[in-house]
Amino acid sequence: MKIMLPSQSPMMSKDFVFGVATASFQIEGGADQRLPCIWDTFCATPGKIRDGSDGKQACEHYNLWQQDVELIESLGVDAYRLSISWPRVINQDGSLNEQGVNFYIQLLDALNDKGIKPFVTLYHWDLPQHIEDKGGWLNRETAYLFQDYADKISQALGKRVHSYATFNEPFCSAYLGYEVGIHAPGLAKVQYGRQAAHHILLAHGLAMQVLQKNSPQSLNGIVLNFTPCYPATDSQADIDATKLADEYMNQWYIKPLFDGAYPDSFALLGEDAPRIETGDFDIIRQPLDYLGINFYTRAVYTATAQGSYQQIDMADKPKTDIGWEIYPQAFTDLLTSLHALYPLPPIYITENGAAMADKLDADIVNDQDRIDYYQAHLLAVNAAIEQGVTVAGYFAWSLMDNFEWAEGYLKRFGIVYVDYQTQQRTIKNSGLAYRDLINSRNG
Ligand code: GCO
Repeated sequence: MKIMLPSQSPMMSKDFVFGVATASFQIEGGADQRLPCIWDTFCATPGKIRDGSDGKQACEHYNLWQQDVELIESLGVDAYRLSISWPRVINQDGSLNEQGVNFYIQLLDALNDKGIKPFVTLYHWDLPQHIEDKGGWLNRETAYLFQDYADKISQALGKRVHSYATFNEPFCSAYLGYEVGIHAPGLAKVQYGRQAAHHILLAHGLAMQVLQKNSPQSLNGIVLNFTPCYPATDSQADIDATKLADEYMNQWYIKPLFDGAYPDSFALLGEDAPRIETGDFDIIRQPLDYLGINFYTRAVYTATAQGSYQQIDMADKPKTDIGWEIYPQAFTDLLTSLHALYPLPPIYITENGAAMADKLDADIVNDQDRIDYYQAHLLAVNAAIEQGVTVAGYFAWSLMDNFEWAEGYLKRFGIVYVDYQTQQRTIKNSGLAYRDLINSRNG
């Protein structure tokens, strides 16, 4: 029933930041009050979303935000991680949309009034469709449009933001969106994926420059996701293949930030290599106030006859409702290995959580499986801290059930249950356990 950490753990000090996280497209709805984005278009394309749903209503947070702030407060968290919808705050001509900006100003003011620190992500995948129509992340110009958006919105929000993230998970936008096509905008070509990644990293560097100028008092950084890679056997072929996979899926997005270069396997890309201009890595490699890390699961690889890698299904292993293996040791391994590889700033775990097959029964969701997941993963973070990694905060994904991208509303990640018919929110037992953990911290 409970989530517990050793009482001497730094995570049990009040300085450690506990929060909950969401993203604009996944919860807001209010789609008629903003410009269309690539996820609106993707949802309208038959066969792309498993339940044929879209983000037009979602959790109706655009209208229900006041009660949602009260819900967040009732969980006792120190911080709330949200994202700003670019198509809500910037008009097609590049000017600020006052109505959209006011929505976020009211929300941020309400959070600050309650002492809840706002962690604001500028890009959680909802690219304005009119920008995609001009090539989206394949067009270098988009990086400069993003810088302009970051500049305008950070000036408009003033001192209301505790922390900015430029991007959430460049891997997902670039690889899932432009390389394999299972996310918006649904393009599928290796060169596209690598080019989109490069332009997103460039946009990150450009935006960091304006954030440090406009909002020097906030913690400014980026959020990356990692799926640590393990070899299926200890054969040299599997070990080599796994290293390639790790470079391609994980290191690709972090190495440029700290080392100003892509991994060595860049040389294997040939004609699929992205176009890079002189000076790009100097822009990308900006000092970071923090690094956000999202972790859910690991991946196990075997070598193929062609010298490449193939992920294998861990059929006999415990999994969440979305089919991801539950393997908390990978969380500790990830944090300690990144710490060994790069000169990391303080780390915030910006997402961690589990989709489970929840049942609402007499106003109770008894999600012991999710409680077990959080318990094991918080201990895994604590183990990394004990091994010398600086972790300053942890955010549960997610505050509430929401639109889970290509899975539509079929997968529930919330620590709060949402009835999409009535928009009734019910705190799950995991939410109560998370609240109790936070409240049990030392003075
Ligand atoms: C992510 C995503 C979330 C997903 C979650 C579960 O940043 O990966 O931000 O939007 O809902 O990861 O897949």
